[in-house]
Amino acid sequence: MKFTKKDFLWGGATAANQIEGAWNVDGKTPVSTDIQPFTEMKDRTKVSAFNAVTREDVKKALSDTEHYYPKRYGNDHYNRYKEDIKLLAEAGMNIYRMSISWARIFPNGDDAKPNQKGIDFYRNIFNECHKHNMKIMVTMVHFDFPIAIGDKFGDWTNRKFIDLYMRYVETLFTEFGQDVDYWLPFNEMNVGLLVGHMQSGIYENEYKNPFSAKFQALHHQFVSVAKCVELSKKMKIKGTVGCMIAMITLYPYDCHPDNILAWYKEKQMLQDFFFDVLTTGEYKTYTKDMFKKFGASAPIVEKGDAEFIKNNSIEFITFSYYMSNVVKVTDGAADKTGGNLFGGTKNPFLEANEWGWQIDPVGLRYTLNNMWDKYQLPMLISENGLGFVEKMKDENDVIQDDYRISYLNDHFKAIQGAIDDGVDVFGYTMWGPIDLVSAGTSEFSKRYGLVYVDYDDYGKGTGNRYPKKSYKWFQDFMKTKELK
Ligand code: BGP
Repeated sequence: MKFTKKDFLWGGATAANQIEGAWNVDGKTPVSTDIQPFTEMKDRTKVSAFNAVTREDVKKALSDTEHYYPKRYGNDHYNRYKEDIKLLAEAGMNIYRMSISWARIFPNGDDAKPNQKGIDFYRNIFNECHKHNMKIMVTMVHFDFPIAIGDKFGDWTNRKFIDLYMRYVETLFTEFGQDVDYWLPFNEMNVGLLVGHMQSGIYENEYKNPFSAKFQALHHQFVSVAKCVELSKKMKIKGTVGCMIAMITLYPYDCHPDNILAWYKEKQMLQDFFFDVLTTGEYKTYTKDMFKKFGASAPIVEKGDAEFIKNNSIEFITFSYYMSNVVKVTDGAADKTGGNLFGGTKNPFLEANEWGWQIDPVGLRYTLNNMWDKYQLPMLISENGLGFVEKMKDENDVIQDDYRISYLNDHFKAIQGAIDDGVDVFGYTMWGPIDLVSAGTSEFSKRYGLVYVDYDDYGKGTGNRYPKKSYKWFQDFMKTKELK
């Protein structure tokens, strides 16, 4: 079959904290992900770098000389960005999603002036993209909360963060407003429910109920998203502002009413809540139950917030989609499986990778339909891909990643299916087109790339880039748009 949609955007997605390296170079200060060490793992479904951290943990990690912290070094993109962008362009990609590190622009949060070296670095990247005729999507915060900002101003439960963040946003809009086509204020906002520190700077042990803190932080981020929309219009920048969640596509385990009810409630919490607030400004009735579930208090919403969010609603929707999960609350044995946020019950109809992420292309078509019916906003799938352990034998070896080719093929078919259903999907950026450090486990061995990078979990290797079989497959697909 052929992928028929014209002007569709095809690209790759990365995040500063997983690729750049240069964690303390040219003025950049440490961020929350720089303190996540690599841990040897036997069962990959059970490891998570997303643990709650304390102030003490941060201090220790910053002076630790024993462990290796992969996100400090990424895949050396800071020094290799020209080669990387050329590889993406030569694969046929016409959009690049990347993130800017707040700590590279305002290393101390309240610096009198932005850090010129940081601005220059991103300007160079944008120039490369323009040279190759690639559009640009920028995530302004992708899991990398600046430690120095936290030390001075606390965390996102403090409403003052909206102003701090907007100063950063205004700087980016001023510097890059004519370069960037799409802006995402935050990566996967719903991850904020799972981990407090990584994106919101929350030390969970310092709160009586960490969930109350996380909901409060999220509320301030919702207001910030609306402020980004407002500012983008005021400043007449070229790009539009959307937002993103990690799509946890859920199914009830069976037609037992208890499973249906539990599935529905979990879906409200993990998916609906975020785009419902961002598009209407409202905390719908179900949120009461959601706060209750965590014993959390509802966030303090200032007068006018709801109206403001509604009037400055996001212009497009993006989400990451890797897998689907199953909800089961009834008694009886069922295997568990892993997942990027919360794991779930195993779906007997699906296969999974080594991390227990269940492969489900049809779920993508279902999800696109569901999101379109609910919000009627144009959509881009901002992450998708298959993590796999791969090892090149020698310099001339080409990784034969047929499993990745078939994963991509099937997901592209699902997108075409949704388009045929009438859904407005305008683009797709695959996760980690050049191997990078895993967000969830901090390992390098979980490779998503069309291009292999010669680093191991401890950063040993040349860092050289080698196209895999899937690189050629993608190149051909971009020319023919043929799918199997
Ligand atoms: C998303 C994140 C990315 C990313 C991806 C894959 O949740 O936005 O940063 O890495 O998932 O996850 P992982 O790296 O854990 O395989």
